[in-house]
Amino acid sequence: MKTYLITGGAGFIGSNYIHYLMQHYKGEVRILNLDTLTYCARSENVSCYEGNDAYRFIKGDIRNETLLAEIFAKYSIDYVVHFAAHSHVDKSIRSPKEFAEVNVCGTLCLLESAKKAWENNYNGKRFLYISTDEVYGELGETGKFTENTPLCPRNPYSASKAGGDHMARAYYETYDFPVLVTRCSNNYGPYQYQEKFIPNCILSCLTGNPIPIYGDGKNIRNWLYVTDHLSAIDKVLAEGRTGEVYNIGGRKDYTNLEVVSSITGILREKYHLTIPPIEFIEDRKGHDRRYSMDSSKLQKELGWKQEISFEEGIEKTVEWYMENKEFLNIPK
Ligand code: NAD
Ligand code: TDX
Repeated sequence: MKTYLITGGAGFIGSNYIHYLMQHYKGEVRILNLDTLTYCARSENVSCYEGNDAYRFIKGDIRNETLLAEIFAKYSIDYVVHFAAHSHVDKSIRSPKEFAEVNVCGTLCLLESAKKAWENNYNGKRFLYISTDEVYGELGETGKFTENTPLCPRNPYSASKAGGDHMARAYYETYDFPVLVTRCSNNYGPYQYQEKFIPNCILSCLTGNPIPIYGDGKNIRNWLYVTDHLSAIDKVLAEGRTGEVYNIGGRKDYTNLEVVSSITGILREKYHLTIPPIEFIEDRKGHDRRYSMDSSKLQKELGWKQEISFEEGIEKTVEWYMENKEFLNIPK
């Protein structure tokens, strides 16, 4: 039986991770979900586990050191999987300070609390920091990010995630604290809040509003269906080498216009929706042009592979939102 402290487990990736663990390790895991429930979180995402002895929701902030000390004292925690963060680039451009406070200082509080609680007896303990490909900055027309690419974040969100990433690795180097870091590309799938590109595009199509595209729509992202991210996390937590960083990404990259075209194609053909026009709007400040991931370390060392192609994943995602329109605040 392993006890997981999952931070941010009411958000998009965190709630999918809790479902993943409950499905794959039923009876073998105990989950503590620490989440402060910001605007993009939904406790309903995981409320089906309320009353289950293997699950406990704790409403609280990762910066609350007293609460963290209580949690570590009360439960014998084996793994910390740290998702909690402010996660939206556009919001970080408007309010950078809260991103630094949560993503850097919050990560530091969590690292320090875990270090104190585990009292230098790190046997069997692991702390996984969920980082992002955005910490590398942007690519030119060729090449991919590897784990050795220098960090060069270009907006307050990615700078704050890079701060947390540096802090986590510093704890490994300085204190031998058992840290692992994963840097994943853009995720998509169920439970993603509507401020992000893919749900926002589906929402526009459902409400008939123009689909907003920043700049020329030719920015390139690497998209990974969320369960492929989770299976990678699972492998890294179980078998990854502490102190190491693992990139996680899909096989192919897509322009934003290609993503819109896939979504609208499904909505038109399968759901007979009339698709609103694309509206090219003012570009995001400091908009990274291209991301692309080299995940060969994870594949070779830990045998991970992407199971869900973009074509399959985007269809599943559109289907999920069509069946769960209330998640977008649209009545069924
Ligand atoms: P999200 O915004 O959907 O979820 C974040 C969760 O963290 C929310 O439930 C929120 O309430 C919680 N939270 C925020 N501040 C908190 C605090 N101070 N204390 C406790 N909880 C707090 O984000 P997401 O897309 O699920 O991303 C999760 C993690 O994965 C983030 O660290 C993000 O940087 C990283 N990541 C995301 C992607 C992606 O494409 N979404 C890709 C790579 C990495
Ligand atoms: O309305 C939009 N129109 C648009 O053209 C929105 C919301 C986005 N975009 C563009 C900006 C990006 O090029 O689409 C692309 C994807 O945008 P986001 O969904 O905001 O994601 P991104 O900025 O790439 O960051 C995401 O991936 C890495 C997550 O939000 C981060 O949390 C993660 O670390």
